[in-house]
Amino acid sequence: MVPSGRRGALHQPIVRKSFYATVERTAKELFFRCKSGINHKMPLTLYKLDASPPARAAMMAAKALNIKDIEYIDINLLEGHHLKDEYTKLNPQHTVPTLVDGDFAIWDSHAIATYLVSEYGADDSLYPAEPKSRALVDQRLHFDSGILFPSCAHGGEKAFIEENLKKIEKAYDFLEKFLTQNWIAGDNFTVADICCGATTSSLDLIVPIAESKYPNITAWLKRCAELDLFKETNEPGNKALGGLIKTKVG
Ligand SMILES: N[C@@H](CCC(=O)N[C@@H](CS)C(=O)NCC(=O)O)C(=O)O
Repeated sequence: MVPSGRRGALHQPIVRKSFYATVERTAKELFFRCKSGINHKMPLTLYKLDASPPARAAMMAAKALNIKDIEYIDINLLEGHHLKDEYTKLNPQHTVPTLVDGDFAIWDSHAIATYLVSEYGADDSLYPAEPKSRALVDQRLHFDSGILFPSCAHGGEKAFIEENLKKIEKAYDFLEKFLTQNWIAGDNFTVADICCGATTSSLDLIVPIAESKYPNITAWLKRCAELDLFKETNEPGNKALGGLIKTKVG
């Protein structure tokens, strides 16, 4: 179910301490390589924040593909690291996650996940090439981007207001109807489960998903949570997010 990366097994992940030095270095390297036309493969760099559901999705995609040649760099949104010039040069939208692969920078967790499968997947199981299967996965990814993830946007209020909580429930209502099979886009686990799973497990912290009302979502989230991928990569970040939410609402 989880394919191996093509080149990942060779190296161990590196976690760098110096955020500024590394972002600056990456931006300089990108600039130099673009100018000089050098375009050889470098280790991947993923800018992330564990509490961020989209960042966790990108991390899970890399892990599902067994990509080990990847450097993880924390971007502290609360301290405004994402607004520094060094970061906005890579990603003008200043969101996490952002992936840098050689002279190529890409952001948005869905774009990152599908890119990683296309570029590094041993097969296409996580993002099927067959047009109808792919269209269904894409639909779920767009649902995550357009409905599910934005439903938790709180506009900076101290507490989650009623109107926003209703948006989350509306998103659950759709999701419940999509989940007629084991996984969100059918019988197979795909990047759609990774992205929607990261988001939904986080929304569950804000509006708990009642099994009686949403049996399909509950069963699917349980299936996701049983995977090592989710246990090791999603759960710790989701706990961190839970702490942040308590601070926000409390
Ligand atoms: N659709 C984007 C959403 C990314 C996003 O909004 N990330 C938040 C953290 S959860 C962020 O970086 N916010 C900072 C900002 O927008 O400036 C994705 O899937 O990557």
